[in-house]
Amino acid sequence: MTQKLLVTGGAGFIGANFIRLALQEGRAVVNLDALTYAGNLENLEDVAKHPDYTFIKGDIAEREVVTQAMEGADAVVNFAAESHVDRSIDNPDIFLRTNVMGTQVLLDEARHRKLGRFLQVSTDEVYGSLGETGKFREDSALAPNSPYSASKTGADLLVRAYHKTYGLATLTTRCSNNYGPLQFPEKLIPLMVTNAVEGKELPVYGDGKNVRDWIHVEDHCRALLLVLDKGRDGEIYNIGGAAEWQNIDLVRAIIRIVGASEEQIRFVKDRPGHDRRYAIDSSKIEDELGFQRTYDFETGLAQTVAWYREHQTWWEQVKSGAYRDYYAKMYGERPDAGGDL
Ligand code: NAD
Ligand code: TDX
Repeated sequence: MTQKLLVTGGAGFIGANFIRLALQEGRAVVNLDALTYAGNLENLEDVAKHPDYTFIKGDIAEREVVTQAMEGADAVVNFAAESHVDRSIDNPDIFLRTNVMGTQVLLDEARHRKLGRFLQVSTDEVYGSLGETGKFREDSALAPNSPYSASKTGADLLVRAYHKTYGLATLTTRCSNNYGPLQFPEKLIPLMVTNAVEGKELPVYGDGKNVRDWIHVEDHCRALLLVLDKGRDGEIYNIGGAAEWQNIDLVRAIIRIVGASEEQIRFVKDRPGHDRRYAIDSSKIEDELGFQRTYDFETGLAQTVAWYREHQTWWEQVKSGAYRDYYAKMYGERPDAGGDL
């Protein structure tokens, strides 16, 4: 029988890539998304009429719509979140509401239904920051440093508690920095690519020597499906890209691919509480579940730059906020209704 997934936050970057892959694999998907500034239904235009796909506009922190959306689901994959660290520094409240309270509502509904699988899509940021050496393992201490990562950690701990206390069949994945098509241009790679193309300044925080580990979004999504199918109840799985880059080297690589100028680089004030280095030990998911990445970073980065070049209208609209008009046109008449586009 077709597996029916409730995917939350599916109109965002990773969720939209995941839904496309899940449908390709023959799974049915209900996408529950509040369509915040980061949610864009154009990301799913090509699957909007797929017979196994349904969209419901709604907030994961609101019980009624969650109850409706979870009807008949075999599993939940929870992507819905406020996801940008800088925004969390500016305004933590909404991060607590969506990332913590929203996850609790989903968990509670899943527990009442005795749902088969609940996959929480988490982040390496829950482990805090590394020095020059070492890697995060699943048993590394939790030490979040931003309101965003603290809220994701809070959600992870609730997931743990619902497994231990109520026996809910939970899974938690903690992934490193994603890149690829459809990423909102507030994040480092799409911001630098689009600014480089537009001839704008490239704002690098601090000394530019902070290190991130990059994974292609498709590899992350494949890992999530693997965990959903084969992961052990109550377990945590780290997912890394094995591609550690200092921000400044990455910005220079983007400049080279785009053909922009290093004079566009501007070192700006550092992010408060800026984590110095992330690195992931992925041996558990590789050894236990047989996970293998398909992208090497240089190839993936070049393809991603090409994607942004080919989709300039998409990101220009996103950057200008004009895509909101699209939503108003599509959903203005029936803001809370689901169904086909
Ligand atoms: P995104 O910001 O692109 O998308 C988030 C989506 O969630 C949007 O479609 C938004 O409309 C929706 N949303 C927000 N609040 C909601 C609410 N209250 N109810 C329903 N929907 C809501 O984020 P992303 O980069 O795709 O990240 C998805 C998930 O993966 C997040 O949980 C994030 O913490 C996690 N993650 C992201 C990365 C990364 O590098 N981007 C790495 C590891 C983990
Ligand atoms: O303008 C910038 N200049 C800059 O130097 C921006 C936006 C970022 N940076 C730096 C900060 C980080 O060291 O680049 C690095 C990456 O920044 P982000 O793209 O904001 O990602 P990060 O803070 O690492 O968090 C991301 O990865 C983990 C996602 O946004 C999270 O959702 C995910 O959990």
